[in-house]
Amino acid sequence: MKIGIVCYPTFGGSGVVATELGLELSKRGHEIHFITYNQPVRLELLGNNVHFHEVNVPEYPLFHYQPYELALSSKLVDMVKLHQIEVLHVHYAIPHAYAAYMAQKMLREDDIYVPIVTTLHGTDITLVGSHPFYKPAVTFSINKSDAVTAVSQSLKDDTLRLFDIKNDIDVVTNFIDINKFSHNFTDCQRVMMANDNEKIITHISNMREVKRIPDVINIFNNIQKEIPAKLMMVGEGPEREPAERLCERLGISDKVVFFGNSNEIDRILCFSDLFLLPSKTESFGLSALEAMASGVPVISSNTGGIPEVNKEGFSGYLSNVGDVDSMSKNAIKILVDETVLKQFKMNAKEQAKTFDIHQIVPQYEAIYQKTLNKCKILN
Ligand code: GMT
Repeated sequence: MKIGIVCYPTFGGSGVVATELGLELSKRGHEIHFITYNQPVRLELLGNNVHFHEVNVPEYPLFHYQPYELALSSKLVDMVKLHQIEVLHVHYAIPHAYAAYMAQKMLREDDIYVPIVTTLHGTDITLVGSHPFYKPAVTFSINKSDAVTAVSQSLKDDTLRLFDIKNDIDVVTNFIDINKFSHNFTDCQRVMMANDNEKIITHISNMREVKRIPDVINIFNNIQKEIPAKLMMVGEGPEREPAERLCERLGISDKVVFFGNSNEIDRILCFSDLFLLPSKTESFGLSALEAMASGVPVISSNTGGIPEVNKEGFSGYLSNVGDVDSMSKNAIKILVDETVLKQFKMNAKEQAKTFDIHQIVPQYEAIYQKTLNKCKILN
């Protein structure tokens, strides 16, 4: 199949999922066309089956806001025609599903029907999409998609609760290529990061308010009072600077490393003992799954789709949002006993295997095929 993938090319989870999906589909013989404003960060290999088409939005002084959706719709029309793309898979409803619908309508004028598969990722529904400013357009574009998927049951439930949805929604969970996280590095650089007696705690996110970064720091502060430990903070975002200041106030700056964005999170997870994800809301929690795939247990909040990923008392522990005390106690419970820690690490890996890429990607292929069959009937 020739598949066009639209996503945000940044470090956010939806872009990572879209990129990993495209790469796996290309390995399975499909021709993949990424259409977005920058080359996606995890897309290192372009080749025969993987193409990137940049959407340009020329600056014009009259525009206060540059019309990205318009440029994207036009690019989609051009690329579908030029490369005979058969299916458009858009990740994150805003504004991608809307732009794809406009492209579909324009193409119809030339008797081309290209089905649209929309994957909902989380904040496009929970935080941003349900805002009254966007809601009518988001509802419309979900209802007009030929197929809609959500990355967790919880996100599907939220979508049905928050919007007037007439379309079916399939749950296709996020996935992991376990082999990529089975680090056989001879260069796992634990010695550079911590002493042998110190445990390594890690958090990865784009450090927005929803991630509750102060909770991460406060949980770590409680842990390090009981157990020698270091904290690895990976990612960039508006909460990073306040977090650095909080570390200073708590007098723990020498125990916390801020890495910024990294394309090599497997190299950081390889030496981690515990992962923290105390988010206010999380449709899935891809970073937690990546940690688990590296054999790192997870201390998280019990919100949104996280309980579908992190299993209480098995791959980690879950507490109510904001319950720093409970999260700290659970973290210490795992870290304090080497046998317990070893067991949780093994369990985390086992749990990650239930999201194996080779089980999940065929579900998307089946959805593409279904929309193509529907399309043949329509034509
Ligand atoms: O929250 C982020 O870090 C980014 C955001 C995105 O859309 O890029 O992530 C959302 O999609 C991810 C991939 O499906 C999910 O794993 C995240 O849980 C989800 N974030 C939220 O719901 C807050």
